[in-house]
Amino acid sequence: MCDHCGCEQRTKEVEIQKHILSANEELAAKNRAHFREKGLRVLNLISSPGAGKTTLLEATIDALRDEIPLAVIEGDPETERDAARIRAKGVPVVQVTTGGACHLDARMVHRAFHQLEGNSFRLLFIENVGNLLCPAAFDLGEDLRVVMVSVPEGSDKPAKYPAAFLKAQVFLITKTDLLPYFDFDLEEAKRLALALNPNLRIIALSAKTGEGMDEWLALLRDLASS
Ligand SMILES: Nc1nc2c(ncn2[C@@H]2O[C@H](COP(=O)(O)OP(=O)(O)OP(=O)(O)O)[C@@H](O)[C@H]2O)c(=O)[nH]1
Ligand SMILES: [Mg+2]
Repeated sequence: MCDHCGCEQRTKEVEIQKHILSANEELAAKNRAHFREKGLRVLNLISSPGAGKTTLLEATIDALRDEIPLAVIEGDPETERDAARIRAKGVPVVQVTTGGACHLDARMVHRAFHQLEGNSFRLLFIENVGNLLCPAAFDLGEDLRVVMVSVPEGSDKPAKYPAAFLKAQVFLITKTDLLPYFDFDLEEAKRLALALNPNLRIIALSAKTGEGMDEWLALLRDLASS
């Protein structure tokens, strides 16, 4: 092994990463079995910071609260702000603060899930830490992985952040009310995403105006009754 370029060090790092990921896979499988046993359907929301995850959850709660019992796990590096927004809607919520870590993992979700005990719900939303890189590598035990890109971010994002799209089932293009003000190309975003993952269900919506929300809500109703 070469002493000068650090390749031995890198080999060790890769081994550690593999170990972390395989430990996470085991815990995610346990979460999935646990969620099934409790009759839950679980979604993992992944996007860049500010793409509109919490705003979409607020609009979703407003629309579905009287129909489907909901709960939320919020992931952020710091603060209880997102949990406070969900709590204000009267829905059970647990905030996970990762202290700087750039993603949730299956162990954090397992702990947070136990803090929700005593509440009865059918759909559990997990809002991941805002970024399109690290969350892609960590299965949380969800049924549906939802990747989101907002109009101001640009339609090239699927090509630049492919990992986030490969294991997702749903691609939401958010903030469509801003389309007149940005050169976001809807067809390009869809084409790039489908080239990576032809099975993606794509919905373009605005949580502000309600455009496209019916399709998203129909998907959630189908999931809840599956
Ligand atoms: N115009 C417009 N603005 C939106 C929409 N959805 C969210 N926003 C705005 O985008 C900003 C970020 O929204 P959040 O819902 O907090 O985004 P987030 O993805 O939860 O952010 P992090 O949790 O920090 O990653 C806020 O100022 C929202 O009001 C939308 O559909 N249209
Ligand atoms: Mg948020």
